Parts: sequence; C-alpha cells; structure tokens
Amino acid sequence: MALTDSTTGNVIRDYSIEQLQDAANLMRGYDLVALCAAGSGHAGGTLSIMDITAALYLKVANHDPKNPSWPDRDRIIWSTGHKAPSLYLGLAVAGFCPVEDVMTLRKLGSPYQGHPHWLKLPGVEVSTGSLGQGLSIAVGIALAAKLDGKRHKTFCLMGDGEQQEGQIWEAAMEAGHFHLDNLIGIIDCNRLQIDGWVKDVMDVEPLAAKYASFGWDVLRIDGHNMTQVVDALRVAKGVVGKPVVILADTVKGKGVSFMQDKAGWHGKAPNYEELNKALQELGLSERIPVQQLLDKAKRYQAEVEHHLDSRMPKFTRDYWWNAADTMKVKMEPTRKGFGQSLAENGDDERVVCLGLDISGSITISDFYAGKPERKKRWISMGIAEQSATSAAAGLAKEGKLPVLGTYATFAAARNLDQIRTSVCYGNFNVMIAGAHGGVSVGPDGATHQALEDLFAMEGLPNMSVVVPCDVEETRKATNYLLLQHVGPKYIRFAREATPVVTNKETPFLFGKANVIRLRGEAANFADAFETRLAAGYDNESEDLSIIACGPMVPEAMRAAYILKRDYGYETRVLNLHTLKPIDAEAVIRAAQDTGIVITAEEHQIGALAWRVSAILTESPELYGLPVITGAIGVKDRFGDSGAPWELIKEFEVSAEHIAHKAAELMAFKRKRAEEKREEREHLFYAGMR
Ligand SMILES: Cc1ncc(C[n+]2csc(CCOP(=O)(O)OP(=O)(O)O)c2C)c(N)n1
Repeated sequence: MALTDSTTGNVIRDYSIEQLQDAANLMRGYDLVALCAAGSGHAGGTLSIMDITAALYLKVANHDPKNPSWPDRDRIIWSTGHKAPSLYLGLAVAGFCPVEDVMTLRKLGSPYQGHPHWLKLPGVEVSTGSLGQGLSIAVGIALAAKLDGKRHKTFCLMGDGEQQEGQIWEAAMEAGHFHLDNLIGIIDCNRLQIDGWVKDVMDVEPLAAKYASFGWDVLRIDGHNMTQVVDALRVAKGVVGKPVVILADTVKGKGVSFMQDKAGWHGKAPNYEELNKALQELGLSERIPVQQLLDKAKRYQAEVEHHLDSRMPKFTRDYWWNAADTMKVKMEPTRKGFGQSLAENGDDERVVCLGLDISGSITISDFYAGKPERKKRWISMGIAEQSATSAAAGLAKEGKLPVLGTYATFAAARNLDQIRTSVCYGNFNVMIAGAHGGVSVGPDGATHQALEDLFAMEGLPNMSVVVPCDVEETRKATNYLLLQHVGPKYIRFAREATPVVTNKETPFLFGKANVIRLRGEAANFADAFETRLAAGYDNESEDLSIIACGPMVPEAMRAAYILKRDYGYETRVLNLHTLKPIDAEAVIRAAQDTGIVITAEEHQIGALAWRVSAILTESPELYGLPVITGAIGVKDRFGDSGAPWELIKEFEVSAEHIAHKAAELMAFKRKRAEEKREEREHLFYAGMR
C-alpha cells in the first residue's frame, strides 16, 4: 500500500520509480526556495535525505493526507529534526498541506517551524530538534502498537552524527530486547556533521555491527538509488521478529555541486544567486515559480511585522536600537567574548576544551584556531552532552580546567543529572557554557531556545552562575571563571549580535552588581551612561530600579532612556551579571532607595525575578518597607521560530516592555504617595479640630 484513502482502503496514487526520482528532485528545489526565503536553515542534510523522504511519504508509508490521524497509518518519526523542511515537503507533495505554504518556513507563528512541532502541523508525528530522542519515542509508539495488536509500522529517521548520542543506544537495546519488528530505523549516512567528518568528530562505525549486536536486522543501501531505497523499505516492512535499520549511504548537499560534501553547508541557506544556480543544476529553473513563492513568503513576513508592530507599547517616538541619529550602538554577539577569552588564556596547559559538534558557532573553537600546539587539548566528544559532562568532571578531578559548551538547552538540561551528580555534588572545577540562550536564538525555534536553563543551574548547590551583558563582559567573565574561580560554573550567553555597552575599563567583579546611570544623551549610546560597582555607588534617590542580566541589561538601559525622555523619570539600572552568588546588598539598596524594582530577563520569568523576590521578602532591612515589583521575561510559554529581534518583541522582552511596566508602576507609586499625602493632611486637620 501507499498513499491511501482511509475510508475506502484504496490507493490514492502509486508512484513509479521514475516519478519518485522526479518528485525528490522537485522537493529539493522547493526545499532550497524555502530556505532562501527563510534566510536560514539546513541545506546539506535536507538534500541528502530527500530521496528517502520521497520514497517513504509518496510510496511506502501507509497514510492518508485527508486523515492525518488515521489510527492505522504508519508513523514516521523525524529524530533528525533539523531536516524539518524535507519532512514538510514530503507531507506537502503527499497532499497533507499546500507546497506554497512551506515557504513560510521558520517565520514567526508559522506551522513550518525551524524544527518540527506536531501540535502545529497535522502529519508531523512528534516534536523533535534535540537529537537522539526520536528512536526512543519510536520504541514507545511501536510498543503501543504491539499492546493494541495493531499492524502499522513505525519509521524513525536519524542522522549518522546523531548516533553519537547515548540515548540512541538505549533505544536500540530496547528495540532489540522487545523484538520490535514493527520498528524501522533509517540512518542518513552522509558522513558529515557540523564540525566536520563524522569519523573525525567521533567515529560511529561500524554501525552495521553495532545494530546487529543489539538484535537488529541491518540493510545497507545507496540512499540515492530510488530502486534500492524503495526495495529496502519494503523488505524492512516484511521482517518478522526483529527491528530493522536501513543504513543509507548518502551525500550531504546532494544534487548541488557547490553544496555536496561541504560541512559549511550544514546549517546554511542559499542566497538568491546561489538558489538560482542550484535550481539550474537541478534542472528546475523553469519548473518552480520562484518569484511567486518568494512573494508569498514576503507577504507572510509583512503580516508578521504588522502584527508585532500593533502590539508594541508606544511612546512619543521610535526608540528602537539605532532608529535615531543619536544614541547609536554597536552590536556584536556576546558569544564572541567567550572565544576571545579562550584564545587569550588557552596557553595555560591545564585548560582543556571539549567539543560537542557546534564549535564554530559557539566560538569554543577559537581556543585552538591558528594554534596547532593546543590541538591536543581540544577533545572532540561528538554529539554526546551527557557523557562529555561527566568526562569533564573526570578531567577536573585530575587537575585540568575543562570547558564544555553547546546550545544552552543541551548544555544545561539534557545533561542535568550529570551536572548535578558528577560535577556539582563532587564540586569539580568544570566550566559549562550555555550558548544561544534566550529567544533571540531566532529561527531554529523552541527546541533550541533555552528559556529554563537558569532555573536548574541556580538551583544546584556549589554551582556559580554568570550571565554577562555583552561581548566585552563575556570576555571578562570567561577570563575570571576559567582561571580564577574554582568550582562548578555556568556562563550563559546569546547568539545574536546585541548592543555593546561596556568597555575594557568598565568594572567587572564576580558576585558584585554594577549600577548603570543615564547621564544625558550622546552620539554613542554607551557614552550616555556611567557605570560603577554597586558597592561604591551613592544613592541618588532615583524613581525606580531595573535589575537585569545578560542582553536584557542594554534593554534596561534603553528603557531608562525612554523613561527619562518621555516621563522625566530617573532609573537605577542594576547589571546583575552574577546570578549566583547574588549581590543581595545591591538589590536591597535598590529597593530601599527607589521603592520600585523591576526585573528583566530573557528567560522564563523567575531565574532572576524569583531570586530577587527572595531577597526582597527575606531581608530584615526591608521589613515593613513597601516595595512595588514588576517582572519582565518570558511568560510560561515555549519559544517560536522567527527573526531574533521579532522574538524579542513577540515575547515582550524589549526595552519598550520594560518602560511600559515601569510607567505603570510609577503611576501606582505616585498615586499611593498622593493618597498618603492626603491621608496625612486629613489627619493633620482632624488633629487641629
Ligand atoms: C542534543 C543536540 N545536540 C546538538 C544539536 C545541534 N545539532 C544540530 S544538527 C547537528 C549535527 C547532526 O549531524 P548528523 O546527525 O550527521 O546530521 P546531518 O549531518 O545529516 O545534518 C548538531 C550537533 C542538537 N540539535 N541536539
């Protein structure tokens, strides 16, 4: 069977091998247009898996596009979540959704998220993006089918780099143990991952022998030979008594000469020229209405912008970054400061950096860039966050200064128990970098936006937590944490270019907050502010305080500017770069001196807000003192795909949102002061009578 009408059991359409080849080619073209329209995405892997996608969605899997939840359908699990566009095109060409709609890929609110989300798009079976989890989900689905006496199959698509995740092997063991002959794994063996060749990053071969030893049947095929792909899928469906894995040898970037076998095209989208060149090579220039599709994406984008604009708090003028001729700011990704520090300090023979296959992007590779003598202290661990964390504890035990980092979601959540037990309980000197923190990660979407990492890291005894505000502060914080601080430490930084608001002279003292005060307007935003250590700052009886960490510090500074210009309010901004240990004295003084405390964090509300609240509620200095509080941050929801600065607006973590909240609290403070004054007057006159 194949594409089926679930009401009659009739096959809707049966593709010939030639038609499948043609469909796969066309899907490659649409894939590249969607990536070009999105301006980001994963070209290499979506192209390598497209023949398998076409065979599975258009011929081998039993499913009904008109009835995506048909109970007897075959289930297809995309463990390799970053190849979402191939999945979307498989669904679209099969008739689950219009092909044109896929052009809204990676845009805010689109069902075509950067990584698949089953709650947004019928036909998507589960939400993925954190590698290595899909096979376990597939095991669960296959077990459920066995329990229910159902005959459908569960397919699970994986990458070869993904095989480095330990969870894969737990699932492989389970599938073998339970003789899950309704489970079929398919591995897109394109031999590349992000940091380079799989065999160099962390060799996974011999995959066939590994799966066989876990009790699987193994088929090895040319993943671009459509006859072999279809035959293997059909054979796999007929195997009895064992799960089956199909090892499909493929080429990353297949079909486009300048993308083929190039690691650099892993997480990259073609620009317009590259798109046209690629379509020409695929013989699709005349067949795909490129302009029409790009226009569709543009129209959707215009709607997104209109929606966001209508929801933003409004002030007397547009205060957005670099919107006016004054207060100009330079932007640089905070992550670069991390790499700069590793490059500067890496000669210390104790420093050892662990690679988790995302090295260039988080800048940890700067440790060895241009310094071959350090290469022996660069240890590539593959996509294996859990083992790497415990290995780091082992290195620290022997006197090394281990540093590991990846997306904060995978650096602080996936490996949480390893951090808790191996690192923190043992109190080892391990530095963990949670890169790409917050919604500003952008189009990759919810699975890649760490919005909960700080809860866990702050909650761990012995752990220190630093969230620097810009590239320079990230450099200083890394310098300190790497060589001076002893113990478990977590540094969190962002992916996107964010305003640079500190310089070499700006004080940075671990555990001590800075006070930042607006002193007027200046050509350069950063020059308009004065920064001092909070301990050395004299009270100026400001109207309110904003306590922020990370890239929310520049937002808080801009909010202070809006509040001064539009309302005449004076604001004390507190840069609380060290969340743990927290500078309680600075928080208490801000509350005492101003009576209003607003926290601002690019995280679920609480990592900063609740720690500050704990101080406000527990400190004897504040007993009986009224403190009006507000909290800016993400409000108990998962992230979304979208452009970084769009997400800052959508998730209400911009200066405008801080200023809006501040104005509301100031109105309350003034009203209450007025009521108090009237009450006092009333009492005074009552006393006179
Ligand atoms: C748990 C986890 N760690 C890291 C990543 C970041 N990441 C996305 S794709 C990728 C490489 C995947 O390699 P492979 O499975 O071979 O896929 P392909 O090269 O075919 O795209 C990595 C490390 C992730 N998505 N999930």
